[in-house]
Amino acid sequence: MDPQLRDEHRQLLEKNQKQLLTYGTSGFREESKYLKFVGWRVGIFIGQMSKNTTLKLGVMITASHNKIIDNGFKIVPPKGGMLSIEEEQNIEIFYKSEEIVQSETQYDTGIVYVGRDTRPSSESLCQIVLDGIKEAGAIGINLGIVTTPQCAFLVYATNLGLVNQIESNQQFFVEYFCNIFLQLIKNPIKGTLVIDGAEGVGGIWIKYFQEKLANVLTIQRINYGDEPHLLNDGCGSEFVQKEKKLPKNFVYDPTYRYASLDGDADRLVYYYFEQNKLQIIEGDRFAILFAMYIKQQLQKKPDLKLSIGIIQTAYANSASTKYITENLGIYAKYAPTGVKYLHRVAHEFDIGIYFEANGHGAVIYKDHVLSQLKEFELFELELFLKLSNQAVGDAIINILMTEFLLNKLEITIQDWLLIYQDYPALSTKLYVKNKQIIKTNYEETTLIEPIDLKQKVDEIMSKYDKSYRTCIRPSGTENVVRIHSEGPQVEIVKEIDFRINEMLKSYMEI
Ligand code: 16G
Ligand code: MG
Repeated sequence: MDPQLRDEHRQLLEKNQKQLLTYGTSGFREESKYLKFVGWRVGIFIGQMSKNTTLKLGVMITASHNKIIDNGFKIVPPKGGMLSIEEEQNIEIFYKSEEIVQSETQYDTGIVYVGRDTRPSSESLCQIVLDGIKEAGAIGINLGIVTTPQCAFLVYATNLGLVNQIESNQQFFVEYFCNIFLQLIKNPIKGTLVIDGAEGVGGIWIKYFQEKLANVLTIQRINYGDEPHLLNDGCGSEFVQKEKKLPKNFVYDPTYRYASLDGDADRLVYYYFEQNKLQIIEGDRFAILFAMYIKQQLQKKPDLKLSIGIIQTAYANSASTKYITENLGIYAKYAPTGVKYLHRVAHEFDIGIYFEANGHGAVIYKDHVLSQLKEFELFELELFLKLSNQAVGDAIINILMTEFLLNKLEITIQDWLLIYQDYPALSTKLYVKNKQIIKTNYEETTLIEPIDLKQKVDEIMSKYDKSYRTCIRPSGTENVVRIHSEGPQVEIVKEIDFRINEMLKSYMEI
């Protein structure tokens, strides 16, 4: 093995106090200077994996909304989506071993597509992953700078035979979705949509959609990637949603709608600015908008029985869950934080709609659904579902779906916010050294360990009625414990948050 790679690996081990990286909620992610060895191992692993299937696989190099100095690897299976739990464990075991394992493979070679975001470290990491793939005797194809959902979609589309020769045809992504959108839109959509591209890859690709859709949708781009060193800096969905601030280069017009993507374009929030107040549309409301339409369409054909489910996390505002179950009559289920968990649960339904409050989300459906919709002559719904990126949640495609629906249902962005009223909620974080001692139930709604900590939380919450809740969970991406509290009165929510934080400060290692 290259001694430099081995050295960097040792530094990584030291940095993480001998604990190895885990294939976490969004793949391997670290400061980019420690990632060369990991990239090489990922390349070998996926190269070998590709030699056991006739289908293509993918790797995306990105650290999404994280700092520009970070980077990461997400593996794309043949149908998009996520690795199975077993595959995740296998890659962790494989990455830990320093030697090349030439396991038995079924075929002489395989094909892996490698995409990357605009980070300065992405190009060299891409080369390292390609080297690893070659080392395993497979063929790596460099897709260049693409969004995470675009990379996943290109893998998915080639495997389904929707497109050949993807290597010279990244534009297929734009053409495929624009064609469906143009079939759905009968008249030009009113108003202007301003899209903040987080100075990342999404901002770059939005340009092609802007051009192709110019006759039906007016898009104005800001933070579109001409200052790549400012990636996610004062812009993008993480900044807008977490800081509750307007992105840089914001252009005010009361008639405009605004959307922000994250650094790899798989997260989306909408917002508007009125009476000096920023009003943000988070993930829950996308799920509700999409579900309202799907339900309305299916109600036209009572004989067509398709199960619909909405998957949320413990961070979803309870008012949204109440609206889903009581007003829409749709089944709502919780999954742990992280797209991979929501995606898996969404597959339990014929049509599964999943969204995290932070704007990751998608509508996914089972193979038989489209032909059934055709049979029942629900052609518009069929097109709408075809418009959803089945490979993985996609901010750009979710914008198209949203624009179609706001226009079709004649809902303004202001009306969208009025569909139901959120309960006051507060999310805070506390930096700790021992977040791993905290264990929650599967849905992450209740703390279960340590027992004495649970008792302290229960004691605090016993002072309030049942309409108040608080969830405490260890972050998967930072050394923090996240606290999310919610209930009918904002002052009481603040009080709960304060008391939980104070209690945790004395209980945890700070
Ligand atoms: C990652 C996840 C995101 C999740 C977040 C939680 C993906 C692609 N990304 O960014 O879904 O909301 O982690 O972070 O799955 P936390 O564990 O620090 O709260
Ligand atoms: Mg992302």
